[in-house]
Amino acid sequence: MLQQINGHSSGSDAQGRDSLREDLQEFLGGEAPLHQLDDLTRVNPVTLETVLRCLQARYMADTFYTNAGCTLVALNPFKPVPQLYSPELMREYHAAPQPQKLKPHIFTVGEQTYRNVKSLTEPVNQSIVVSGESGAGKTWTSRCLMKFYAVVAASPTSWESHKIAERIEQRILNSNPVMEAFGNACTLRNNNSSRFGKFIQLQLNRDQQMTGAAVQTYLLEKTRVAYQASNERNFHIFYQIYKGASEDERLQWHLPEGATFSWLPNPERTLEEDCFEVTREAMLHLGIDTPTQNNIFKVLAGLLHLGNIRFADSEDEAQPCQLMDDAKCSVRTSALLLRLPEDILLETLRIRTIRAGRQRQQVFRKPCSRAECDTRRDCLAKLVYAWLFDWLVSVINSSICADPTSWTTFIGLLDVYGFESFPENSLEQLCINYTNEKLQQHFVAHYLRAQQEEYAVEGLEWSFVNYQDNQTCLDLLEGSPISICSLINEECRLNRPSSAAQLQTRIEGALAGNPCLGHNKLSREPSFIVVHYAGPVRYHTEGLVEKNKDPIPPELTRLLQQSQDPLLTVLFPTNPEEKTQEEPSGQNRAPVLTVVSKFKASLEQLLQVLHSTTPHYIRCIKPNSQGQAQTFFQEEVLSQLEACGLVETIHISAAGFPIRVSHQNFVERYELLRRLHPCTSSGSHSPYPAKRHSEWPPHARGAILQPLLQDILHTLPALTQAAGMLGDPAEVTPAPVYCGKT
Ligand code: AOV
Ligand code: MG
Repeated sequence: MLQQINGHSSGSDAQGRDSLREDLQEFLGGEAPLHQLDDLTRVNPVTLETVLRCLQARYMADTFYTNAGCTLVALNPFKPVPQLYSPELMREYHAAPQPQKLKPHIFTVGEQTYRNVKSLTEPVNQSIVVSGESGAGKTWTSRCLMKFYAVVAASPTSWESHKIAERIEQRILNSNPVMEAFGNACTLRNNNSSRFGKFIQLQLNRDQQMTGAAVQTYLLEKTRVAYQASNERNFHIFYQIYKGASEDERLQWHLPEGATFSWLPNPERTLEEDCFEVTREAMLHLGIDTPTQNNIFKVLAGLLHLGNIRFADSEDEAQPCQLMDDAKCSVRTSALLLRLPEDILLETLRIRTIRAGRQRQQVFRKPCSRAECDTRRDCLAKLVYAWLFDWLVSVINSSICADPTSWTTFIGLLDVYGFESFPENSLEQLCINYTNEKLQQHFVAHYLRAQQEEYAVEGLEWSFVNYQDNQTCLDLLEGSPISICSLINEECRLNRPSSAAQLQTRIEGALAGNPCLGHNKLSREPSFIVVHYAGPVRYHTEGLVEKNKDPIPPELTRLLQQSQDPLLTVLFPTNPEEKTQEEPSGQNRAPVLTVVSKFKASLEQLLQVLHSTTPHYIRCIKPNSQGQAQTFFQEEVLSQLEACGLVETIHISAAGFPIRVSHQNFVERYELLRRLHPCTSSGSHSPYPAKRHSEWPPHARGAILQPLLQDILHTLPALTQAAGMLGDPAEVTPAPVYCGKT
């Protein structure tokens, strides 16, 4: 029976927790206290309920990390635990001969990954995939891992002199506050929610020192600049300038104290993330000097004023909409801050230019409706913000990226937006949840499926563990020939007027056979439901196609090209052929590059990179959705455990081989031992085939290598001593080792 346990820190509660621990221990038959079970493979029996209880006991005992075979489960403490992330502890994990013998920690994963890079048997790039739902702790975890590498992979000079070498590590760390200020926002699920995906490649030289890094970002949720759902906020940076500007800056940026901005909801809420000084300092370290910073903030203030421009309905369709009384000042201030001609700004927002004719030489001017004016205003803001964000990422990259000749391997850290479901979900959530489905599939394919299939191919004794495959959901989202993505793209391609209800009907009609398309009965608004691996989500179809098209009226780009502002001049140069997207006219039916198609392509690229690395997984779990410390809601955690297939992972890890070395690497490294071994060195008496290992048929490799390996491990200490030819014997763990053909 599941129940909610809400512990607090008073004395009586502490006693309560102790008795809870005893109860739980009894539940598992009086074995080691539950909170001391560092690896969930040791829970007996392994069921959702026992795993849940073990995690709960550990959480209540302030133990936030637990191994689950090949993955690490990270429970969000929702309170500061500084001792858990101290540089001393980082060094302890780094120096440990066998870090996996220490308490489970993200540093164990960090160190293992770091050692794998240099390991003779696996000298390949590594990646750490941090997953979990929104607010589970992914960004926090990847930030801590970056700090870990900044300590353990620092070049020796940085320890001594703290000069040149330190700068690169510090610069890499400084990219976090800047990217979070511009790319994170407070949502209903998380006060510091990442509104973009991030893959950071930490570049290491032959001596395993971090020489640089490169950041790749994925689909910023730019709609947030001009629209914030109820009780949510805009990107942190807007609040930072609004609250943190000095008197002088307030004057320069036209941000008087107490001014209200419609794109700045809930400014009264104080968030830790509103720390302007930290952002400025970090920008400075990254080489963005104070005048450039001021320029950026001035443009952002211009966007806030742009958001206050309001139009009134026009009574005569042939006439442009009038400005609301209080909006005139906003137009003036916005134009001033963005250094745009005020009249052209206003005209661009209110009048659409249509080019027609063969050479597109005929130009028609059509006044926009009030709704169209609003859309153009929002589009202008999104355009500026998205380009500014991309520009910042490129500046960061040029500041932290190492010369390609100075690094040989990398460790990639993936921190994307977590699975989310809001009262209203649109294209942004569809892309976010699609990303999470792809990552879950990567895990399923790499670990749950591939490993078991490989055991079967190699003839190893193995009873297949069933797992939840999310392929059906991915078929629904991206499958061929028809999927939700293809249907939304098709609407954009046809460029036909189509209502939200029609889109719903098309999706439900074409994909009715897919069990992951949920039954859509209750909603009055046009929508469809996708049953994701992490739960069902209802997506509203209103505005979906338009968002997917993401049209940028060419007049807006032309307007920005007229700006006298130095930053906007860089973002929108006068001859930006590749940047302008001409408005599709009747004759222009070229394939539209939609948001979904671009996003899908970038996701494929990301997965290719991940596939080329050895992945490590950290599963972040959110113990409660209120963000409270010492509070563990079983139902909420249970659904997260189910969604990520943790129990199946534990089963496979417990029964499988924790160490997996490719056949080729194994043979190359241990061939000598095979020859030294009495059984294998005596030719015809050997129980093992005389041929080279690489010539053995695949089905024989596992079956034959396994006993050979057991023999080798048995005699390894003596052989090592005698031959004196291997390095540290501790490198070889006498645990089940699988040396297959991967
Ligand atoms: P997310 O990255 O997984 O959500 P965050 O990493 O932003 O989640 O974590 C959410 C909040 O939980 C943080 O702002 C911290 O307050 C707290 N937190 C997380 N991990 C720890 C920790 N180890 N110690 C202390 N507090 C922690 V999202 O980006 O919304 O998917 O999109
Ligand atoms: Mg995040």
